[in-house]
Amino acid sequence: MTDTVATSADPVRFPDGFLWGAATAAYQIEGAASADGRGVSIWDTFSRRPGAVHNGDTGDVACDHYHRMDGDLDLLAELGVSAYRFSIAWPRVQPTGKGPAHQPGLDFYRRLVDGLRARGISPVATLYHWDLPQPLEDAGGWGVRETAERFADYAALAGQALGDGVDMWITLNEPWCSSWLGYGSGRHAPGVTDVGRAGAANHHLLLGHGMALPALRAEGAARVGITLNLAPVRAATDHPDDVAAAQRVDGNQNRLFTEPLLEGRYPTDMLEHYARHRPGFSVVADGDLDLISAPMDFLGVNYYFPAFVVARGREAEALRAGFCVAPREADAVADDLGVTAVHRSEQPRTLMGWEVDAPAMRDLLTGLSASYRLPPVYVTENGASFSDYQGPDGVVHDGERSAYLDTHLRAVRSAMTAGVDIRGYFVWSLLDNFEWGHGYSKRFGLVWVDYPSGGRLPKDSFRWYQTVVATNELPAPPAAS
Ligand code: IFM
Repeated sequence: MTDTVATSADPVRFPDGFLWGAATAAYQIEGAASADGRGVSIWDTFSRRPGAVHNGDTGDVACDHYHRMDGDLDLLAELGVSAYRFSIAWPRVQPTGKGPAHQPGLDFYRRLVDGLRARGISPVATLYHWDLPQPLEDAGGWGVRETAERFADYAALAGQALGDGVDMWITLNEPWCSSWLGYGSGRHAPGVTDVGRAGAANHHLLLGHGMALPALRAEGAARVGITLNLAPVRAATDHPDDVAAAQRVDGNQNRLFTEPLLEGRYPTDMLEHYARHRPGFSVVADGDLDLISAPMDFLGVNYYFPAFVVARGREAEALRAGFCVAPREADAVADDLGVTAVHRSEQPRTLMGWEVDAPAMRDLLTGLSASYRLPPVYVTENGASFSDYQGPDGVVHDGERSAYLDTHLRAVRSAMTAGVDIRGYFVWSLLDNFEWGHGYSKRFGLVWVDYPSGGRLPKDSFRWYQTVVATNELPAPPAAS
């Protein structure tokens, strides 16, 4: 069963042609926030709100990738990956979120795409990794339909300018975060706490994807898909209230995205749940779901950890069942769902507090494939933050990260053996970077970034992944350091 495969010490081979990649996102690495006419995004605004981001950090400078792009592309070449997933900052291409393309912004991404191709690396571009132009937020953000229309215009401009160089287009990254963290719990930009607007944002994001798909294809885009952050959701006990709570969280986190995209309908239980919130899903118009469910060329899946929940009020039972319960934080989305997130007390966790559970990744992938007719799947993000440090020898010995990647790649391979059509895997992330509300306090990179100087230092995990990519094989698992 899953555990034996995921933790086996045997070398594991991947099929020829499996796409090995690394991923980043614009706001998290680029910096140069006002260079060359870039407009203001919701993350520029939100990160300046007192208390919104750890330490008051912002993406103003980040990894300064905007000025260090060539060196970063050389690192990718040294890593040996066949693909690089980056995101395009909408406010560089349309500083106000509408109107003609801003040439200096496009020029930057042209150089990026050409630089990748020159190094034999396939460009995979995400159009929206959370940096909505602020003027569009001021006009209603993802709570209004017009934003979906503007997104399709932007997609067409990007497709026109870069379509001949980009091999795969990802319309949205993790629309759950944009809608439910951005407009529901308020933990992400724009920091709104309104469940009704979160529901509307959920729909308008998917509609934006549905409208962008034909816009990109009209510009000759090669392959187009979307990236979802999905998680297996489990009840901490088999009490019916906890089982029902897990069902609601699964609906919110997973099914509100997979069902419209892959089956052309929203899940009835969730429509009923959100019916009392306005505008919520009352914004769905005739024909929207046809657009949203148009066939995609691939599905991107980001996996980090499984979720465990109990019904609100049953925390003591969770403790008795061997779980720990985080101190209660106000969260409009969890409050509304009537759930409390819990963690298995014995399970290892990353610095983010996320449980490390590779077999759950296999379960997620095989479960998806059993439930839906899937297009080819790419794991577009997977990775972990640990307490990295530069040792006295000047090296970052992050054996925990290599071990994490190893077990999760074994889970991916195992899901492939079980019949899931998985074509590639992207490590999150190439570089340490701005981890949203956590600022620079959490490092996910294969490459250490020395923020004061901007210096780059490949970690041990970089060398480990380099070997995996070069041999198309996982060696015997490294010992955690
Ligand atoms: O850093 C993020 C990324 O932007 C989206 N997916 C999850 C990563 C780790 O939290």
